[in-house]
Amino acid sequence: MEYSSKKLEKQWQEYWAKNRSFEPSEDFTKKKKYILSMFPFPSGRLHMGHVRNYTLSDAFARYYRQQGFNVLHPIGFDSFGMPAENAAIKNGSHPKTWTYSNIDYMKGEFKSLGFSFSKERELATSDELYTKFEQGFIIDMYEKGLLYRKKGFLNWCPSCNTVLANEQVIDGTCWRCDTSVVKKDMNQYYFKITHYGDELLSDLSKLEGGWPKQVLTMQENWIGKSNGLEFRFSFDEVSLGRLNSKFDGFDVFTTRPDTIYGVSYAAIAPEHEIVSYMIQNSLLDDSVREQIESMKNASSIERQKEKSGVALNLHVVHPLTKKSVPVWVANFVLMDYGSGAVMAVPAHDERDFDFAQKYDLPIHAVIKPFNSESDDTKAFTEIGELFSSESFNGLNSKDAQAKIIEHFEMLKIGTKKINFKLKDWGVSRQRYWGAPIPFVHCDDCGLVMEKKENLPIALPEDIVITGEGNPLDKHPTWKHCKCPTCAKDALRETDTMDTFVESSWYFLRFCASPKNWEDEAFSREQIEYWMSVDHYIGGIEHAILHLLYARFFTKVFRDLGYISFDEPFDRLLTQGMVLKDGAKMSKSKGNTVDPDAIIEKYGADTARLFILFAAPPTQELEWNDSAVEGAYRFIKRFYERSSNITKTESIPSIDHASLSKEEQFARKKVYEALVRAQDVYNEKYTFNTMIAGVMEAMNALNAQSNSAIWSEGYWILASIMEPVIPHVCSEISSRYFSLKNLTSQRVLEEVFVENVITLGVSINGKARTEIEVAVDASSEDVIKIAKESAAKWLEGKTIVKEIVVPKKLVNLVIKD
Ligand code: ANZ
Ligand code: ZN
Repeated sequence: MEYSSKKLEKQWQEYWAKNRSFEPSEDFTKKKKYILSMFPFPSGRLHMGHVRNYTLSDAFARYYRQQGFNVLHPIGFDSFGMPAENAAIKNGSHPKTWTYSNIDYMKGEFKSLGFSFSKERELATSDELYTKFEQGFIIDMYEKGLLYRKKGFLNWCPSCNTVLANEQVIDGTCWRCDTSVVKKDMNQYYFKITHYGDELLSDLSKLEGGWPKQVLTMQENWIGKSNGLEFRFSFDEVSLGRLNSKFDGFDVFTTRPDTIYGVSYAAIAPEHEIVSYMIQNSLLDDSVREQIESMKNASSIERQKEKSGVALNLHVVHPLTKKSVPVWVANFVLMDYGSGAVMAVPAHDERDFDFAQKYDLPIHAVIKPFNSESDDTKAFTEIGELFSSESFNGLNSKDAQAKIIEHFEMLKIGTKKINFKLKDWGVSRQRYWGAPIPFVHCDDCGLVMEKKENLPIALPEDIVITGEGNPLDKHPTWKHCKCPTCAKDALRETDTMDTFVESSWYFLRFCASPKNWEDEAFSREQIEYWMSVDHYIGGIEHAILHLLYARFFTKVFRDLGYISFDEPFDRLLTQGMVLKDGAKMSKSKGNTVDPDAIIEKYGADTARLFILFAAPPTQELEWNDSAVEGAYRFIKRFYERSSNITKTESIPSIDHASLSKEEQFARKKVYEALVRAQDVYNEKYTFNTMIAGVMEAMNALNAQSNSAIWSEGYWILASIMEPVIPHVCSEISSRYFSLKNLTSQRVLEEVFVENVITLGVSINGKARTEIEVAVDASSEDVIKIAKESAAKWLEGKTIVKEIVVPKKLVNLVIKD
């Protein structure tokens, strides 16, 4: 019985394909598990991170199938996106050809890794059918007011004449031609995710326990809910005059109203309307204007790094003290948060402090630590006790915040305000390889939705991709269409969707039955049965955007009446990175290990075993060639030793008591491994300890010759290991057990029961010796054995009392 991974793995892969082994049943009375791994972008080949991800989900799927669940374990490809266009620019391949040939190759890799994915539900998000349903949802969302169009700032390369995604801007320059990128004000489509800000935040509590804490915290920070005060700074007379009374002042938002008496300047964003007005009306010197323009064009990262600003020669009035406060433009004030303007308190805010030092602005401390004096060499940003704050002196920050907000509300000069960091989701992209946004621009009717019966609005295939401009816009005919409302000549929208839109609902699409795959995106009955996803497995890099967007879509679909639950993913497992030589495996570092080469040399089972054994799933996994070799040797031995088994159709029954101590020990090890296996899939994810348990059991079995014990041992171990190394286990299982052991296994408690126990023997309360007795020995027998074993202390003495504490000790009380 020579182990040949190649032959054996291929055979089983063919068997599974032929038998449709991994297609879920459509009997919705069965208990179900929906196991989902984050689908890949079809970059060309799987990398080890993918292999880890899918090995994990596959183990879950196979385990639950064994437990009798109806399991949905689907896979697809997140196949729209920039890399397909980049490949087109680089080597002239058509994005579609490039994408689908990569998909074909990667499907082959899935198969050769033995992943138990449903074949019949495979999809690629660039499929026209997928686009059709997505465009339908976009129209629904527009009708609900959840999609709108407005001007927004985009990265623009003036030389390529194109909008750049954030990741195409490298150190402020275009990734293709190194030209400095500028910000351009253009019409964009937005999803109103902010409408769900509060719910996205409060529903995080429903995910506690099921999601990693870290991810919940990241989502919470991203949504960023803050409570504070909004009030208006009014201009003084001189400033009003300079502004031709066009503005009477501006609003600011603060989370620290307790610091109001420490305000020493006001700062507004370079994009603020007052600044734009002053530029347009030549109210600023050229040098000031230039400084403001360069602030606007800087990337947001640059803007956070080095603080800079310029005074506007305007003044506002402090709302309480009525003192004059200068107005500055500052690069750290962002237009899209709060009201795009702040009251600056250098004594109590780091950024304001640095800025004040740089521009020599006054610093007024008004909060001090509770039990010490204030230190004005740095910003004191904690809460403390108020001073120099008129009637609020002596209050602590928390009370003062409430009281000062109240005071503003009473004077009707400000209000309590809640702000979110979360912004509406800009979804339009000016590129080809994406789902077209199904709108039409008509001179008479304005922005018009496409009719649902005209969907999908598919991409044209005859396209020239150069990297300059939007290829759809430059296509000679595609955008010319008729208005769906008035039938006049109109122009099709040439923007396409952000690819995060496709991944926001693919898990719902997988619930659709292949039977009506073409007719609808999914049916209510299918969704209600399969959702929520029981285990979602993927990378931590998706902790924020993808998971937030998927949660958003779920709530939108609920409000559109398509589904009736609030959250899509019950449990989330974020896998750790795969490293080699201490660094993340990546092409640029040149430290990748090609999964295909590992399969070629050792087989898929070895790759899978190594991955699950080398580290707990949530931790980093360091690639280790000799551990891969070790995994291979284990599998080979596991397979070759199976020749000791006798074929059986059911688990042999064994009289445990009649076995030798070593045989009993071997059985105990087997069942211990089984107990560990049951821990793995609920929450502990301790594959490594489970596998170690199997290895220990194998060692214990090796010394035995009793074939019933071997058969029982393999019956159980092959079933435990099938989720991990499915090919070799299926082979053993079919050869000796007719595949009947691949079901849930019962733990036999009797093997853990010790039939001999050790008792302590003490004399007059002092421990003297130990005895071994049968568990069910009578007290008389126990005392008899104790007396024999303690004979030397009893010589010439009289026993006055005999005490037996069951299963613990015997105490003999003696006197001379
Ligand atoms: C005065 C102040 C004093 C502030 C102090 C902080 C500390 P959150 O909501 O927690 O992020 N801020 C408000 N709008 C801003 C904008 N558009 N761009 C940049 N900064 C802005 O923080 C809100 C605080 O961030 C606000 O409270 C404001 O500064 C600043 F000792 O107001 B604070
Ligand atoms: Zn029209």
